[in-house]
Amino acid sequence: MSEDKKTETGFSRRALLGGTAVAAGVGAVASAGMLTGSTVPARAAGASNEVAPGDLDDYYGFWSGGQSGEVRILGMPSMRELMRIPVFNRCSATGWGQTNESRKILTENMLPHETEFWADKGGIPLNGDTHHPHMSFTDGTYDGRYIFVNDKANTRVARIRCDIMKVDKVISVPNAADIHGLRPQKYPRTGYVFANGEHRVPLPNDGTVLDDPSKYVAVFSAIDGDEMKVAWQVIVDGNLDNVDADYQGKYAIASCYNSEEGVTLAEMTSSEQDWAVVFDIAAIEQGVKDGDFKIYGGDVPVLDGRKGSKYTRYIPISNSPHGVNASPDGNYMMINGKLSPTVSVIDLRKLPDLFADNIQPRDAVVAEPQLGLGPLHTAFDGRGYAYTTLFLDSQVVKWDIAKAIASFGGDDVDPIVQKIDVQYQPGHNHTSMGETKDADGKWLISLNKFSKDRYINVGPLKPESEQLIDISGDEMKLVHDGPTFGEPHDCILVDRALVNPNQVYDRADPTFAATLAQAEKDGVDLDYPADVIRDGNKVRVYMHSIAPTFSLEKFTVKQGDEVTIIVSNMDDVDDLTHGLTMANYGVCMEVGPQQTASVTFKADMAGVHWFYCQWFCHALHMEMRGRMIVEPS
Ligand code: CUK
Ligand code: CUA
Repeated sequence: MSEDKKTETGFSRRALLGGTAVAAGVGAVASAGMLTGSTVPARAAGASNEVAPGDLDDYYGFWSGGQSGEVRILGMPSMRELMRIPVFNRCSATGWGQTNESRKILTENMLPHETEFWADKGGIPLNGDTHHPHMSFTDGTYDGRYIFVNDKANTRVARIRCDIMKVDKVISVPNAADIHGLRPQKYPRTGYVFANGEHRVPLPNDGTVLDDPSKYVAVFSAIDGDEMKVAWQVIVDGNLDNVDADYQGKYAIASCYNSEEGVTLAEMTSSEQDWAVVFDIAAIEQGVKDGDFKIYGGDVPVLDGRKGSKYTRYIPISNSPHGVNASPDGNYMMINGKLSPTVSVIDLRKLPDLFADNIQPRDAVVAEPQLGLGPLHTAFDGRGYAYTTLFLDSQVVKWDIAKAIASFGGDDVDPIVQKIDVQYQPGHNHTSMGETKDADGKWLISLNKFSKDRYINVGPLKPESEQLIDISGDEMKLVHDGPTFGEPHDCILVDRALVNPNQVYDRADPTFAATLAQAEKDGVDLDYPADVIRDGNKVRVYMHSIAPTFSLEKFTVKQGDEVTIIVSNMDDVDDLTHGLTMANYGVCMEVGPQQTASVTFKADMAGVHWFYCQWFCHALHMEMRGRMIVEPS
């Protein structure tokens, strides 16, 4: 990279765009010691990440599943994959996307035009592109209620209930296109979930405006995280990439990499300056109260936050910034340069003056350390250090925030503390509790886009490569490589004390309340049914399961009937999940302890069809089955 020409804003854009070769760096430390001791309390500095058999992890890692559309739970620091939570995808194991309960969640907040579009295509898009899983906050730290995650592919946001680790709400975001950046409000609580519509589109996008990009807009959304409903939206100049909220509940800041408002790569990268846009939450809420909006997408108030608006300020930032990260002391927002080798540090305490026009936008920037090539995201340890991924350099750089500010002020100090090679080309990184005021400075995970030679070859498609770095001491130490599938982009590491899922379902769980309401109408026993209810050509088959039996050994329907099988698992024991597979009908679902689940299909094939429990539950699990007898019509 020595031939890179410097410009006033750093390295030349062309050199950076061309420099995508994977740097073959050498891992710093393969393994720091071979401690196999107990995991509680958390490991000492320099310890390995090994969690001995039978021991438990210290942190819940919530991982985006990328293009798989899932969210995954990893135990940290072991990096053992503990669970997959289907979100925007069809899950063969659990029946997510097929059961009536999941389909209700996936469809109930679709937009009218989507419902119409999907009507003859299975009803729901069953792919997703998850990037940013984030937990709900109360008073600046995780509160263990929910995980929110975006779907860039189909412009959706989902909410996962942390008591059952299942999705309970999915909403389509109207007006915006392709939700990318997503962050919950940190203070006083979540509150809002801020969601960036990345791509610029006409508003409304109904065919009136077509190939006239000058008329497109990007839409910033504030979703009410309790109601899972869009509270308001703001249209902005440029596009919207990543976003973060402050620790005061006053501002959200988003990055823009396409201030040119171009539609081709050359157009999108032509300018040396882009910006971060600051949203003044109180001003926007006042604007909504004052009626300073237009309604689009049904009932969403949309405010105009383009340049000159009292709702926003645009802070110039060099060269296509990407990640946006608030420091845990609540004072700074880091805007990661991407095509500029810098991170721009915005002092959040200057924003009131910025909105009062007492200072110029660039006066809010109090440091701009030159860190290396391709800074994408920054994490924190709560001790005043920041850790920034360098995509092009394939490194993580640890730097001193106070020194960066001093050096910007003219002091001759070097903010860079250490650089460590990662394998290879990192995007996001994340520290334990690092996006909360309780950042504990123990672990850093680097989410690398390329794994190349780090694992045995699995064919042309390689896993992503997450690397665990011990940051508890003065020096960063690489301790573990962990492959992941799909491109996760982002994750969070949550102290396990903050997450307390249930062992079994509550019989009053809202996710299957509608199913039980129908059962009540049908007059069957809500807990211990064994009934077949015929309603025209609709047949509802109510069973319960207690290992190793279903309450019906057989049931009979007519060819062409619409059959709904409703299974209530009355085992009240942790880890005693049953399931129901209807062989050769493509039907399979999970039924957790004390859960009710149902599935509907057309009994087109006459004959005898076995249904069976597909979750190993008992020594007589193989015998846990029965027959559906379909009489020819
Ligand atoms: S993004 Cu992928 S590396 Cu979607 Cu948060 Cu930065
Ligand atoms: Cu019930 Cu296997």
